[in-house]
Amino acid sequence: MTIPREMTHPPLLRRWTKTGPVKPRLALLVNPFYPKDPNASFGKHVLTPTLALTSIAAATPAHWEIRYWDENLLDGRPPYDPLPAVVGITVHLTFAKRAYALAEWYRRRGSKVVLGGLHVQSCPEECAPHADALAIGDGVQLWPRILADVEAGCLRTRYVAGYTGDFRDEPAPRRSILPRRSFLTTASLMATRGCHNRCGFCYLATEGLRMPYRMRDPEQVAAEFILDRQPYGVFIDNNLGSDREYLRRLCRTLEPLKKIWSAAVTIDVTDDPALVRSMALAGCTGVFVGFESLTDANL
Ligand code: B12
Ligand code: SF4
Repeated sequence: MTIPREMTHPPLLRRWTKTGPVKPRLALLVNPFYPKDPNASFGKHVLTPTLALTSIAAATPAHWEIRYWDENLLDGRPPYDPLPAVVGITVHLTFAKRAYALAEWYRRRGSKVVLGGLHVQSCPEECAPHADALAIGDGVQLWPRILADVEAGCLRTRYVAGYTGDFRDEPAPRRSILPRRSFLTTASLMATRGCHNRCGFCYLATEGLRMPYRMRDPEQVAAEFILDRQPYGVFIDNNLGSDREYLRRLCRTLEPLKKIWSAAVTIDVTDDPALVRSMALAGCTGVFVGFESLTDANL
């Protein structure tokens, strides 16, 4: 199979492109390009969007204008006219190099670049030279502080927040900024954070990462699902079945919506057949279950 180049290579960032002046109080949020591999997660990028940027968008003060660009939708490079005062980029290991290239391009032209996300949390020293500021940890708490400091002309190089606040108090992700037609569903949902297990290979077991188990009220989750007007939702929780009593309550709340959804759980939910039945009645059409290899040689 021949793979089109735009699936494997990021769009060009031309060095000599001229831009206008920086537009104050305009923030651009970018999900950088990563190569699409036909033997791995091919096509997954259009299944459902990450909640990183919609969560930050929801925490943006009303007097700031927000634009969103996901390079993986293959509509070209992120916009630069007008030139945003702030460019917020989410960084994972798999697209860190692209994030740094984008950061350099915007910084040269006068935008302030803020990097956040899992890779920034894991490797802040590597990320620091590429950013005006790093957001280490929960961006929902940090983003309004960062924008206020940009306005006041006193941006610091590093902002740190834990995941200790009440998940219920966080605003719902602002899904209205997403291009709806580009995804199978824009209803990425997150009901819980953290997990009660501590598998050694999982990022949630990383030393120093304190991610207490936290839940949104099932009614809040249902309200978000209804508001997004999609028939199918994807729970992006690391383990939706981590607290079985919570999952039971969530299922009771979702059942009357007559929607369908999928989620990641651990195989031990099947120890509780009544719970599996509640999930099916509530519209669960499939689950993702990860299996660790049983032999060291395979690992
Ligand atoms: C949706 C999703 C996807 C989507 C979209 C990913 C994308 N980059 O667009 C798809 C399906 C394409 C995907 C694919 C893959 N994924 Co994925 N994915 C997720 C998932 C389920 C949800 C992400 C999310 O929305 N999280 C919720 C948001 C709110 O959390 P967050 O991203 O951490 O953001 C917060 C902070 O980090 C910070 N922040 C983040 N960005 C920014 C930016 C700024 C400016 C600021 C201020 C703050 C900030 O603020 C946010 C709010 O607190 C996570 C698991 C999870 N529950 O997080 C896995 C996860 C990220 N994926 C993972 C993996 C391994 C993959 C794949 C490699 C799988 C594979 N083998 O194919 C591919 C790789 C794709 C790629 N090359 O990047 C791992 C990463 C592990 C690691 N330590 O790196 C995770 C953590 C799952 C896991 N438990 O292992 N994935
Ligand atoms: S059950 Fe899943 S989410 Fe929980 S620690 Fe293990 S791998 Fe991570």
